[in-house]
Amino acid sequence: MTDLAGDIDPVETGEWRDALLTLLAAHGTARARYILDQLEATARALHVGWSPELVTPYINTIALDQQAPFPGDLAIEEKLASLMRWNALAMVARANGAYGELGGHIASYASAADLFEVGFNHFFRAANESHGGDLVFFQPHSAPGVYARAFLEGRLTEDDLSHYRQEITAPANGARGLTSYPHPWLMPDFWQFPTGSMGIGPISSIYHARFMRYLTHRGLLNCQGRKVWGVFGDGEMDEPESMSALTLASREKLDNLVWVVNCNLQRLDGPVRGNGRIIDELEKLFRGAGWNVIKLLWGSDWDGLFARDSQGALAKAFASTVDGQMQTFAAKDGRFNRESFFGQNEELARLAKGLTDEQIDRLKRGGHDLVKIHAAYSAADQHTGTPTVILAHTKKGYGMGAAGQGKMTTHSQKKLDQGALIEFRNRFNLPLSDAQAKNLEFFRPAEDAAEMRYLHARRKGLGGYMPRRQSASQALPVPALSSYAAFATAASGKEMSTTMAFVRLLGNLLKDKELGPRIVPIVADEARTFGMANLFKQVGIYSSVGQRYEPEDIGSVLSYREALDGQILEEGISEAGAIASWTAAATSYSVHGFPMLPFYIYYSMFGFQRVGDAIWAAADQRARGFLLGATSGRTTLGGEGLQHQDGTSHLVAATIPNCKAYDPAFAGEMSVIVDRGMCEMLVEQRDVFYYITLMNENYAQPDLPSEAHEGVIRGGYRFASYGDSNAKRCVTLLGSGAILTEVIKAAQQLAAKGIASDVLSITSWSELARDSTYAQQLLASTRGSLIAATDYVRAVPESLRVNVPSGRTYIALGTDGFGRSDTRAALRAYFGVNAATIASAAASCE
Ligand SMILES: Cc1ncc(C[n+]2csc(CCOP(=O)(O)OP(=O)(O)O)c2C)c(N)n1
Repeated sequence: MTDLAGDIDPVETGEWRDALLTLLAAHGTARARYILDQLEATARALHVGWSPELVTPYINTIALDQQAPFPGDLAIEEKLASLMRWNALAMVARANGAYGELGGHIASYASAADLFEVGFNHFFRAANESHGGDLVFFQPHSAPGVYARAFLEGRLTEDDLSHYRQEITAPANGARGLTSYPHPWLMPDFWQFPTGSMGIGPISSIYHARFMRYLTHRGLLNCQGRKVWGVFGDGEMDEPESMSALTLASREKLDNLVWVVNCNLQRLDGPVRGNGRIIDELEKLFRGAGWNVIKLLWGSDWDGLFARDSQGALAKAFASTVDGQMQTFAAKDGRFNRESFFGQNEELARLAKGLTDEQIDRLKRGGHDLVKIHAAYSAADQHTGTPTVILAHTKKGYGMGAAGQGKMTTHSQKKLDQGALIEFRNRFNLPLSDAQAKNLEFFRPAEDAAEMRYLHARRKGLGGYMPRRQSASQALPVPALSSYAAFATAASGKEMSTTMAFVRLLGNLLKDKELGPRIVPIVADEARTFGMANLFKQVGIYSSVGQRYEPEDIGSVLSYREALDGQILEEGISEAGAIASWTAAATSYSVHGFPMLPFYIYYSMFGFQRVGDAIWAAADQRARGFLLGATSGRTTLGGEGLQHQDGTSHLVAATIPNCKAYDPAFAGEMSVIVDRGMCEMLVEQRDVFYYITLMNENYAQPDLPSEAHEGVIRGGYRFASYGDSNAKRCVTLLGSGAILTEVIKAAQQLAAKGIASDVLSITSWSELARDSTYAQQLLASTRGSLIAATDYVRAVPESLRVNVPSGRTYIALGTDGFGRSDTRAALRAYFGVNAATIASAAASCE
């Protein structure tokens, strides 16, 4: 009613307000907060139906008198920021002047430059002997700014800058090509975190921060005092992945995590929330999720205006200005803003009276004011108990004047005309002649210039230059295969599924004194599905608070045990989270110089299909670890039906150059693959990761002779021959995974009909496709027509066709189409990958 009617008793309202002011003056903020809490509790108890708004006024969270003093040389830092801006702009504009197709961005870094610079000059700590270093996630399309800084630092040359986005032609010209976005795969000594696919950087930063806690809590590596910083876009917050782990970050009290969301209010096509306010929306969201929110909205020039604004006219005006309008203000000059913004009412007009149009034009948003940015970072740095997000208000294309500032099209602006270049030069007082500006010449001050000495000194104080990625790491010994997998390599026909075998193998590896502690088992609420419950007790589930309850099953040997030093990462139903967690562990060798070995086991359908882009990013980040696609195959997982039955993961896995994908049929094969993977990753230090599919079908597991090991690794080997070797007709049957059992049955059926066969166990279609020499050698020794069958779509075995000896028939059977729920037998008959179909395909061949 009050809302509708307004203030029905202003005198009474004033009394309440005065009471609060008196309380504040007499007892301070802590006491005021206490009283407000009490009032709220009382109101709640009486069902008044009120709770405080999650949104605060559109002003800086940090009041002027709470601001940390700026410890740097402002003039020099501004000069440096201007140089970074110029060189970044020149890099993109030059590349596009020469080859219009190369693309690149100017406007995003123009808005983020000051946010980056304050980090570089005061906060981002590099790794060295005495400090593990901070992790910094850079907004991807602001990469030119990071290169511009590395150029001033002497880490990149002018030639390198001239080869931005020309990675292939650069070496021929004696330069290093600079990648479009942060790509560790292509610049392995530079970029640490691939952020180019938006949304993956934010979630990844959360799980990296949590993984640092895990390392600390398990007593493996002390990561205290290290932070994870991430600069992301406000448009990027639209990505579901960006937001999906916010509550994990606060639940885990990740005060080692600071996000800076660059709220330039624009994305690629236009405003992020033209008809609303993205900063309000994000404030609500983050506050609701339990984060510390710092709004960094207005620069120091506004302090005086706010101080004179006793009526709160500014806050009121902002409250009724939507972002689309704010963008228009950004795009227009001081005169327009005097009329349109300050001209809205008398109070505002009075505030602007003492300002010239030029001064109004130069009023900075908070994210462009080094002093305010520093104050926000400093508060975030010191904050404890929750993660912090800084919502930094900036202008897209800041300083690009009429050519781009706040323009709808600014995101895609790659060139500036000569007039705009001169304007930019003047705007940022760049020491460039007209000709130098028009020619887009890069500028680096002399090494002994004050700003250069300052730049180097600041980085020295923070431990060195960054970003910098380390490739080398200590090697870890891998135990002998026989010590943990004899049960699988010499299974003597014992029945088990490959999933069961894997879990047993993992349990054994976890017991290894040296390697065991480095293993990180990861699950997404499916451990029981895979028969891993025994590990709960054996190694415990990681919990940053230990176990605060008595588990219902405490008496059981499989009891649900959570512990501070628990080893399993139980990520709940979040494949996006689990894969981010896996990536953090799989890159620990580089990020922390401390190798860990993650095994993430999941429903195979919810891997490459669900979080394929995150796996691609992990590959770019040179992840080393194992992905286990369990309950795999379209017909082996019977009753679960269409959405669970995976027939494609091997197709996608094959497209990732550093992913080695295997579909072993037998426990012995699986163990040899795990062994080889561990040796490659931990001993030989190769940047590969393994994808292994596992099945839940029980069948007899044969011994694996040692002479077959090499074939298992290379993608296939001759498993056995059936029938009379002198038979007139012979064929070759190939199969992988559980379908190999159907192939073997088919061979037996054919033998009964007088057709002999060689059976090849194909452990990896994709490894064979990559190594045609071996594939041809393997097939050359076989006879007759070849029939291949898998539990995956036909395109998987089709990849072998190019290596089939000429003149031989090759038939590929697979499981194309949508899955169904039914029994294995019914499904295999339906898709045509059962023994009968294989045998009849073979029999029908000439
Ligand atoms: C997953 C994904 N989708 C789309 C893009 C293409 N893209 C690159 S930048 C961009 C706009 C980014 O806007 P914002 O996050 O607000 O950052 P700004 O450039 O405004 O600072 C888009 C859509 C991408 N890189 N990744």
